[in-house]
Amino acid sequence: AAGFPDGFVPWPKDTADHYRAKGYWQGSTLGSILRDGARERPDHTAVTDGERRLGYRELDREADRLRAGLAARGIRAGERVLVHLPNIIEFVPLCFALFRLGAVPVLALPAHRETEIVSLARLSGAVAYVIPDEHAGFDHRPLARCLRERVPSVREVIVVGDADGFTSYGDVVAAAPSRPKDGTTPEPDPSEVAVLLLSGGTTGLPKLIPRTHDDYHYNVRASARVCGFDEDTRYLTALPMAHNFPLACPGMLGTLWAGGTVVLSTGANPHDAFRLIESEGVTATALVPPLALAWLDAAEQGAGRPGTLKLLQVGGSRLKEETARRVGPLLGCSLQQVYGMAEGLLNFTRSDDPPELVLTTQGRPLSEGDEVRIVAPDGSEVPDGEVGELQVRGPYTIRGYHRAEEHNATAFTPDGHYRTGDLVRRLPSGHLVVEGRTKDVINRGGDKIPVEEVENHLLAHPAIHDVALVGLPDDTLGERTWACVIPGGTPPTRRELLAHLTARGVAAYKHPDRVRIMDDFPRTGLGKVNRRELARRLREA
Ligand code: J2J
Repeated sequence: AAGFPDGFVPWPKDTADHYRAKGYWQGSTLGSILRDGARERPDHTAVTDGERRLGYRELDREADRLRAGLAARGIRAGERVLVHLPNIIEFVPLCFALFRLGAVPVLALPAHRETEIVSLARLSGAVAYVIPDEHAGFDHRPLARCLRERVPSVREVIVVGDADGFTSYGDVVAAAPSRPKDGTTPEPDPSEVAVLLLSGGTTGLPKLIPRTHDDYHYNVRASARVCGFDEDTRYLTALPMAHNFPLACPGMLGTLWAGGTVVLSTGANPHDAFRLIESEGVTATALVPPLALAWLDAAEQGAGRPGTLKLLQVGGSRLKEETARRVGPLLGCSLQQVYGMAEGLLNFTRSDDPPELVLTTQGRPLSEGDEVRIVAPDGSEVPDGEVGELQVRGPYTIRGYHRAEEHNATAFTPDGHYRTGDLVRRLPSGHLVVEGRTKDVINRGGDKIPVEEVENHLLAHPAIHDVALVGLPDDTLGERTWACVIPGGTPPTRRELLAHLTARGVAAYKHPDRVRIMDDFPRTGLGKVNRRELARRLREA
């Protein structure tokens, strides 16, 4: 449709009109989220890492200066900027600067390496790449050099820290006039794409998820309301903010919308997190199940209690009931299960739900506007209590991936429902229980591993004739990855395969946990690898 960048699939016009009439879409931009706080409580801390602190007014001004600095460096509305930052303060003003400029952040995970970064830059046509100098022992600047060589659209690299020949973040902020004249910078159109999120949910090559100002603002607002966020909320970002959950569900953006304080952490080990919770008076945070388990074990072993914590959100992969039951007694806070996806739909358990539902379900849809149906393989809806694939459309669920026409034809139904690939069951109360999935993705404790992509990297190893990656149940991670290898010559060791994947620049969370050498794979009638049978044999061996 006119006015949309190429590759964006808009909602049908009557649907969009309906979402506006219902008040889901209010014509607000994400860049405006800070403005109320800056006006009403200018000195209240908006974001801190425990050492540095930015008040609302400071953050608002830094975002404006950065916007002007980015514009001065030639970055324009509609262009994409690949953001590859851990949870450091600069992440926050940078997001707001891009939102206000109308340039679109593409959010890469800190764990991503050359393979993922190159493919995200290509797919988005990014013009700039923003990195820390070093983080967690990894120097990002050689990666930036490599990216510039491999993806010519990237014309600018901005470094937080020692720029080493690139542009420094500090210089971009400093170069801008400190008070841009009002009225000179138009706000972006709220119906346009504000951010591109990485999909964990799809098969094959990575996909980007276009979220508009209108839909994501609603996502943020409605999440913050359901979680009761307000000015007194102090939210700890324990997961990487590039992920939808800690970014916007309610996450960093929801906390700022509510006028609270975002406390940044670059890691989530219980020792450091408990200290930060204590010193900053953190009231809410979000974790994936393996981290929740690590916090519970630490609390049980006497590492103390995160005393001020009131709300622990857990999502990203299935939380075991047995783990859920330990949260209240050991951490002294309420549990909220969250079943979400960067494509849109969010399900939350509510604070007034019966405890059994909070412990045993993954919540119910956030919005009255969410149209959820659970279908059998033939497309017919199944009755409550029966397992089927969840399909959804609604005011904050996308209608198509970014520039993925072919994939969109199968990832969405003709009437615009997103096929989640999740197998779920609905209770009479409307709460959902996630029972499995149909898609070729392994969910390793919330990290989504695209099976085909990793197999292709492994196939490039000279000692591998054929390979199948399967997920096996694991007490801590939910699933762990096994690479089943038919060798071509001397069987490779796991160590050799990890070195191979590292050399190819594949993020570490995609590296197989175990390697099993085999003579052949069980196959289906059509000659495809029978993964279910393969997993069964591995479990029994
Ligand atoms: C089982 N599977 C779950 C859960 C997600 C909040 C929370 C999570 C995500 C997320 C998110 C699950 N139990 N509680 O974006 O805002 C699996 C499903 C889903 C896929 C989406 C948020 N919560 N999952 O995990 O885009 O398979 O988003 O389709 O990374 O994770 O992955 P992702």
